[in-house]
Amino acid sequence: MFRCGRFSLPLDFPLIMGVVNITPDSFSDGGQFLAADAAIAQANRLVAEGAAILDLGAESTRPGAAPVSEDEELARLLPVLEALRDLDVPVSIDTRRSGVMREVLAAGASMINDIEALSGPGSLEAASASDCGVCLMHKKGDPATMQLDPQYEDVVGEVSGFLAGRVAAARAAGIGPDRIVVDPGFGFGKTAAHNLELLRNLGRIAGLGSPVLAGLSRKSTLGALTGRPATGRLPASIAAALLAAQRGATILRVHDVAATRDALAVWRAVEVG
Ligand code: HH2
Repeated sequence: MFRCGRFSLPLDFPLIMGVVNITPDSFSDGGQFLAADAAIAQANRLVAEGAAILDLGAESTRPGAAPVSEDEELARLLPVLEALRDLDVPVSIDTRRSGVMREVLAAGASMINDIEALSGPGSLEAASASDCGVCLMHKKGDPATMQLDPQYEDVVGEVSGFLAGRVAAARAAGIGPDRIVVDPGFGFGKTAAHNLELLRNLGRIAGLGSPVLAGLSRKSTLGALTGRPATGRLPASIAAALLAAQRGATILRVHDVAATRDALAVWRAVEVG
């Protein structure tokens, strides 16, 4: 079970986390859901399509993205969260600021998805002061520069070691193991070769003992493999989601929930019967 706020989610079969980017500049859907009513409609649509978790983000972290102020991040998030907080699925907030974490947790968010793995000032404390679930993600460098020339001697070893350390830090701060998921952070300071190496070896990350969240949806590695822009990467995203599920990912972070759900239904029929 994964515990986040008032929810306990079974992890015996991969769950779909539906992404809603309340931003003007996200890499695949920037501007589509910046208006609160558009974001709320999209979130409700993703739940109807089968999302078990919603992930709201108000700051793009695409390579080269400019940071937004804390006030702006909250101004984008709070009206949408307010409209979604009573749904039957947990609302996760994709943020790296402890001030935002505290506000959204007070406003009904059930999970914090932090691309900085709660390493920012006050973040561990903000998360441990509530009963929220947390996603601890690996990244190397900052979005502004992380894709310039990422280098690793052993990408799987480095990412696993980092995540093990952040799980230990979260545990030490009082966050129970059933509230923690980890994520190798596809595309965050990684070349296509690094991302593929991580996907190939996702089982090693799952071997750390925490549930694994995988976010490959529409990412540039899939563009490099197929030659397609972000809007044409649905088939590649489905393949990547299934490969991640096969290697032990239990939460799949995707933009295209209905298509991912269909693919998982076929996978389930074969694997589970
Ligand atoms: N990827 C993105 C953002 N947040 N969080 C986790 N845990 N894992 C990921 O792989 C991940 C993430 C990037 O995707 P998206 O939100 O669509 O784009 P942008 O950052 O441009 O808003």
